Amino acid sequence: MKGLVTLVAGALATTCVDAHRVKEAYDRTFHWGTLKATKLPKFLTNNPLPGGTPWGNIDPKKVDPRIPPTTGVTRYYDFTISRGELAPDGYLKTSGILINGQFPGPTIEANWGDNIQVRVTNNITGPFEGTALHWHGLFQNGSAFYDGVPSVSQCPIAPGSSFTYKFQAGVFGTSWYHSHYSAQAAGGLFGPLIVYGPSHVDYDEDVGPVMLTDWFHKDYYEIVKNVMSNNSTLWANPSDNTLINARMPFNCSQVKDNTPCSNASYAKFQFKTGKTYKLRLINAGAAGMEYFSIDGQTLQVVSVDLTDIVPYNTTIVTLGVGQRSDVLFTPKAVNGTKAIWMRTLQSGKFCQRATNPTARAIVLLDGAPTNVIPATTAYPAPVDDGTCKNDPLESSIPYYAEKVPDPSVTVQITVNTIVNSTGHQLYTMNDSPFMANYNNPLIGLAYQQNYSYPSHPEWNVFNFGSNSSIRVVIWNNSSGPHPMHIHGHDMYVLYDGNDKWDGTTIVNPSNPQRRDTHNLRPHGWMVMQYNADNPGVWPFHCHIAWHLSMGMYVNFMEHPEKINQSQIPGILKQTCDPWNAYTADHTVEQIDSGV
Ligand SMILES: *[C@@H]1O[C@H](CO)[C@@H](O)[C@H](O)[C@H]1NC(C)=O
Ligand SMILES: *[C@@H]1O[C@H](CO)[C@@H](O)[C@H](O)[C@H]1NC(C)=O
Ligand SMILES: *[C@@H]1O[C@H](CO)[C@@H](O)[C@H](O)[C@H]1NC(C)=O
Ligand SMILES: *[C@@H]1O[C@H](CO)[C@@H](O)[C@H](O)[C@H]1NC(C)=O
Ligand SMILES: *[C@@H]1O[C@H](CO)[C@@H](O)[C@H](O)[C@H]1NC(C)=O
Ligand SMILES: *[C@@H]1O[C@H](CO)[C@@H](O)[C@H](O)[C@H]1NC(C)=O
Ligand SMILES: *[C@@H]1O[C@H](CO)[C@@H](O)[C@H](O)[C@H]1NC(C)=O
Ligand SMILES: *[C@@H]1O[C@H](CO)[C@@H](O)[C@H](O)[C@H]1NC(C)=O
Ligand SMILES: *[C@@H]1O[C@H](CO)[C@@H](O)[C@H](O)[C@H]1NC(C)=O
Ligand SMILES: *[C@@H]1O[C@H](CO)[C@@H](O)[C@H](O)[C@H]1NC(C)=O
Ligand SMILES: *[C@@H]1O[C@H](CO)[C@@H](O)[C@H](O)[C@H]1NC(C)=O
Ligand SMILES: *[C@@H]1O[C@H](CO)[C@@H](O)[C@H](O)[C@H]1NC(C)=O
Ligand SMILES: [Cu+2]
Repeated sequence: MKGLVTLVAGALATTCVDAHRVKEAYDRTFHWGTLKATKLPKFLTNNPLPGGTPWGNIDPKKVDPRIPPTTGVTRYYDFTISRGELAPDGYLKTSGILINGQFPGPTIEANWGDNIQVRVTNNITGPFEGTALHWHGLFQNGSAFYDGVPSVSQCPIAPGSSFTYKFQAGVFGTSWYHSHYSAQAAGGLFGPLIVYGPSHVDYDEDVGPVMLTDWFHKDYYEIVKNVMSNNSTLWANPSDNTLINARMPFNCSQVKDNTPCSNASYAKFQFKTGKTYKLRLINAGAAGMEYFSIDGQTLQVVSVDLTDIVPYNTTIVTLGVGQRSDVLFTPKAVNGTKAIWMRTLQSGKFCQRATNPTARAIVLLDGAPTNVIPATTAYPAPVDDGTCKNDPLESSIPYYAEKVPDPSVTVQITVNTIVNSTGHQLYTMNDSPFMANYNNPLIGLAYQQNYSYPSHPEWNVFNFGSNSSIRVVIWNNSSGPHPMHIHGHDMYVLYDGNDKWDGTTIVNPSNPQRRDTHNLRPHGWMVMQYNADNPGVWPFHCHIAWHLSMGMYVNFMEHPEKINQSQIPGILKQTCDPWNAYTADHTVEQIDSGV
């Protein structure tokens, strides 16, 4: 039972049965961050073009990363989603959700331009739940109906049924997939998604995903019930732990009941000094912002979300929920020691609620013994100034430069929290909390040329018609930070501040930062813009699971006149027929916004 030593339980004596349950649950944790982890390739070898790559000798400075090559290759995955026990940190969580028996789910890999097909079977039982998977950051260019958002691009996948998502890896870099059905992702339903593409930097080895997450011991459904209740003492739901690649020993002395708990292992990484490694950082958490660092080391940031940037050096990388960054680092010994802490800290008290906000993982250099516990010191944490801000917009210069066009329309969206007349707390965007109708996906209504729903203000649809470039000014009148994520696009982030936007000032107008998720400060302002070059109905929402549950979500209807693909009815039928049949004789307990 390597890595799982003392089995401690609060009140009762522990049994071999408990020990066995914890070990079995613990062993479902994926292999990234263990000494067994393999390195990732530079690309998957197939159809090499001149230059030996699937995309030829292109110069990533000159080629639009949104226009993929056609490789003609399809990568097939088969996912079965089931309930199961998890214990990534040694604490037995009886209500996890797994893919193919593991947590986090399998790593999806493809080359830029490949097609990806994922057959998803919903085996969630005891109780049944619908599900749907979203491929975060991928643009679904021409395939909006595979975006994975129930009530928008599909019906939920009904209990016992399957649905096959088919989409192109149209952009490249580091991303992840996750459930978009209620807050299921917080129950464990997510995994890494990596698309290999032309690299604008040199490195020796790709270490693969480094997932940074808050971790909750309670069932996600219990937390959503608390958040959505009209008892304000239940609204704060601090996370129990923080994980790096789903590992970080939980201090079992904190267990107050008889839940089985044992001391789990740290994630471990073995490196050689003098070599340069690529780490693919992903904040796949539910609520907490993360500050990532490795003691005494310099990190070179080379991408933000799926946008490669001109590399810059830093010691701490800030990632809101849903954000990613690839970083390169060339390890060096610190104070003569070759065992070093890697850390992620859930940032200041305004940006997270965490009982144990720090995760650590062990970095071993040049064959340092694997049982050594590092004694290195962390960089000082950024000052907790309450802004929950991302790293400065100025520091991320896209490697493929693009000038922001003049917008053809500008709208302002105000974010508020409200408490309604029955005492329930909700988030509004322009005064309306979102509420999904699982049985009536908006893309199907758009196909029927039905674009306005006056009797359904809760669907929060902004119809941008045939506008070519859309600017959105967002004012956060709430005291929470909100990592705002757009589907179907990346967005130019033009302004991010505590002060009201002056209506003109843009950061780096000749080449502004582009990414798919950006953190809106508490009581702050953010301005973003995107090109309407992908007809569809695209969610724009806060990525904090509980805020999303409380309705912090809008849909942007784009070029509805072009949402006329004849396959829409047939593809919708694949999820809606089984879902409508299921809901005809089962009550769906939709206790939140549904997404
Ligand atoms: C979608 O594809 C079209 C045609 O290649 C391209 O012009 C557009 O920029 C793409 N949009 C996105 C969001 O990838
Ligand atoms: C379906 O879920 C049940 C209960 O969690 C589990 O025992 C079974 O192995 C799962 N089936 C598959 C094919 O994963
Ligand atoms: C609200 O929740 C708290 C904590 O569980 C509980 O003690 C209290 O009785 C609840 N109040 C109401 C009105 O239900
Ligand atoms: C674990 O928690 C207990 C009780 O809070 C505390 O006394 C102890 O110092 C903690 N141990 C570690 C290693 O943090
Ligand atoms: C748990 O294990 C870690 C090493 O993996 C060790 O540093 C820590 O002291 C252990 N804690 C307890 C309570 O045994
Ligand atoms: C960034 O860090 C790398 C590795 O430590 C170093 O080689 C490079 O000179 C640094 N660049 C700048 C601009 O400081
Ligand atoms: C290296 O040692 C110095 C002096 O003891 C200490 O201040 C510093 O924090 C150490 N660096 C790391 C990364 O542990
Ligand atoms: C709380 O909500 C329930 C319905 O969910 C309602 O019956 C009850 O009256 C509400 N309590 C208050 C104090 O508004
Ligand atoms: C308040 O919001 C909750 C959660 O959406 C909802 O269940 C309840 O019906 C709302 N109350 C009123 C009076 O609309
Ligand atoms: C559009 O869809 C809504 C929601 O299903 C429906 O209430 C409305 O009647 C539809 N309008 C037309 C013109 O079909
Ligand atoms: C652009 O969007 C605005 C706001 O939704 C809308 O009023 C206008 O009609 C749209 N323009 C075109 C050309 O579709
Ligand atoms: C902002 O919030 C305050 C308090 O919640 C409210 O009184 C005010 O009307 C809101 N302003 C806007 C523009 O939403
Ligand atoms: Cu939020």
